[in-house]
Amino acid sequence: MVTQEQVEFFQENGYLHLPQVFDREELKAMSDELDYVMETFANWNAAWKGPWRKDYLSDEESEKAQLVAIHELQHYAASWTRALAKQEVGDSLGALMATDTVEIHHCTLHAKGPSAGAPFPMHQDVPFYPHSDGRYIDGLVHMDDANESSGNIKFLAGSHKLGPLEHITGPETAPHLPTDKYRLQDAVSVPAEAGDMVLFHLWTIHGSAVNNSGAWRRLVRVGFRDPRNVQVGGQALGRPGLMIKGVRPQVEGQEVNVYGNWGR
Ligand SMILES: O=C(O)CCC(=O)C(=O)O
Repeated sequence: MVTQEQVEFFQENGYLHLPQVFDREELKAMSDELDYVMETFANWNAAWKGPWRKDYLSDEESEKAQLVAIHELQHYAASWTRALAKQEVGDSLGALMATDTVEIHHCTLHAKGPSAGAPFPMHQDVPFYPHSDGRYIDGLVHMDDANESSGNIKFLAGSHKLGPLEHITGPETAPHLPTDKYRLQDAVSVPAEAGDMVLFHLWTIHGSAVNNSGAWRRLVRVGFRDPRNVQVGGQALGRPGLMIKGVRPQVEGQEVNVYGNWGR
């Protein structure tokens, strides 16, 4: 469980580092099964593209930039189902969102390849899955140690207080913020070890640099929400998720039908 001090840190800064959420045994099963899922099912060409790349990558790096991605690991591997349902995780997220009920919205692998792992421009996650309010936290489950050379996550501390911002969007680019105004160099670096989780608010501005190390930097982002926070667009819209704390409250306009969708 998180402490009151950690809750206050999160409220002030919009992110929180939770060391060693998963023990060695859990991590080994998650890591081995993740490797299998990556080899067998994942998209190996998932690096984000767009004009922002010229500020983050040389031409040569841009050519090689690699990201392996896949959604919903719990549909592929039992170790991940157990990891997502871990009670301490549900309780910690409940405390941070001040709620008695927590739902998993999505789960997405970001694996940066060795020596050419693709960077992420500064952005909020809200354009990818907009919700009606702020009761939403993303958690990065670290499968490898992540540091400056392997492209660890970085945050603009306190930026969640700005609320949802307009992003640069378009068919040729991933949503991102203007690179001159929101700079990776100004962000707080949060290195983490395998087994750690790094949490951040849906509105916290974040990004990460190239993986220049010779090793993989694998992490899995898990979206947690208070189910009362109604989604209004984007990834996994209309799909109820796994409840990991409490019971689903009835939300007006969101009656779950027998097919498991929101009234569709
Ligand atoms: O994997 C990373 O380094 C960045 C993750 C990220 O930007 C995100 O999950 O929205």
